[in-house]
Amino acid sequence: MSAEIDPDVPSDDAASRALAQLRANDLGAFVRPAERQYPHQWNWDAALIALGLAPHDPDRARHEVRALLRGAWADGMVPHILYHLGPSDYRPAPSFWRTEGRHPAGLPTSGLSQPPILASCLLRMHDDASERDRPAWRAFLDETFDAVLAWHRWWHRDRDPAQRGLVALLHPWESGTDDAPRFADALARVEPRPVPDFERADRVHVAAAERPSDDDYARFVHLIGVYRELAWRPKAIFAAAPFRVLDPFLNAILQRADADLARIARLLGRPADELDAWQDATRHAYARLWNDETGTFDAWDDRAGTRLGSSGIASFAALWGRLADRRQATRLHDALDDPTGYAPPAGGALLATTRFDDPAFAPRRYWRGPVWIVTNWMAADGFDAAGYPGAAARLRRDALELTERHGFWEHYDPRDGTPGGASGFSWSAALSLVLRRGTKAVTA
Ligand code: 9WN
Repeated sequence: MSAEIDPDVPSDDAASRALAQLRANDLGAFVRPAERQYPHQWNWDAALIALGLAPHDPDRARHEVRALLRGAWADGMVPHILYHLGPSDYRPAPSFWRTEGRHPAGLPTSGLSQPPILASCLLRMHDDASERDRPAWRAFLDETFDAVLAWHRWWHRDRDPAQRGLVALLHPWESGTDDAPRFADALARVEPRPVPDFERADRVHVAAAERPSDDDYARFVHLIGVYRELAWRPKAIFAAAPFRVLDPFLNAILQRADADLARIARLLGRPADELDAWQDATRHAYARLWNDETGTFDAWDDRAGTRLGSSGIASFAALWGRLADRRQATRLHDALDDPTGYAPPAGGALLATTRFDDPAFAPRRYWRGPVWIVTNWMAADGFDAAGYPGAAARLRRDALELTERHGFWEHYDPRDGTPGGASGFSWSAALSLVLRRGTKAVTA
């Protein structure tokens, strides 16, 4: 269906196409992230899908969030994949994780988590609701509050046990940006053992050149092998993790989510002190990720005790998290206009995941170069807040043009906008609805 999209159709038609895509991906129990490639529920996809659906079908949006929170573990962790409908052709299969005894009865899940963007989406769903819908959203904030808070506590307790102010990723999948170049050096230090009961199946519906390399995948799978042997016990896996990274992307999303959950707490008349304290600690620690030489917020390899390069899109997340000061925001803004940085050639689009002059830049390979609608949306929000409405408008315009011209793909080549990855990709559809709402509000 995506090939039928005409860039000249009025935007209301484009919105109908986005809703039709989300309906086509709706399996009842949840909305799958893509028509073929991802047949289960994914964590941050679910939050973004709900945000897109909220004004059109609030009940369906709330159903999506309830389905996600049903997967929460007893310790508060909300997993990254929920296998509501049992096994499929996706790998890892549910049994591969060996999370029995940890996942809720009858709902197999992965053992990892993903960017906690849910609280930020929930607050927006409430704030953007019509007068008529708002009471139901307020009640829903109340219904979900404890589970979301428990999940944030899990991050701050089990992924920052020494209380340093930054939580650690134990697997690149937890960042949502799996094969991003900033993880390359930390992954290179992981020595993968072959895992006998695993076979890749992610290159059936998507070209191999647009998926992570075999080298990366061997490590992704090896890490799961290490953690499942430790029965996913938080202290044990944190201590043994061959990959442990303090990531500016994940921590900025958590910071914003803590701030948004604090706003929800106040709205509901609940205490917010714990949420405020987390934000203070993160703000302090996050400042140390800044690299003044490169003008980036860099990831930190917590195993080797070294700074990781190739920050790419992760730096812009600092704007979403309100973690960049005026000068840092200006440096990030300058990179948008720099042709060796992110300025696209004529006919291309903002915002590549990696700088054009980064040796790791690969314009069609997954999180190594392509434009993703979610990161344009986050960066646009951040540039607006930092006082750069022009940059924000360009990011939104490019994202909308890509989805209108090519349909809802997983990602797009920053040099000419050609689509790649999974087709019929839900969050590209959902966020096109969100971006169009934002655009309308600004131009109204
Ligand atoms: C592994 C579903 C997910 C997204 C991630 C994206 C990709 C999975 C995969 O797809 O990851 O979790 O199989 O590649 O990187 O951000 O949530 O859309």
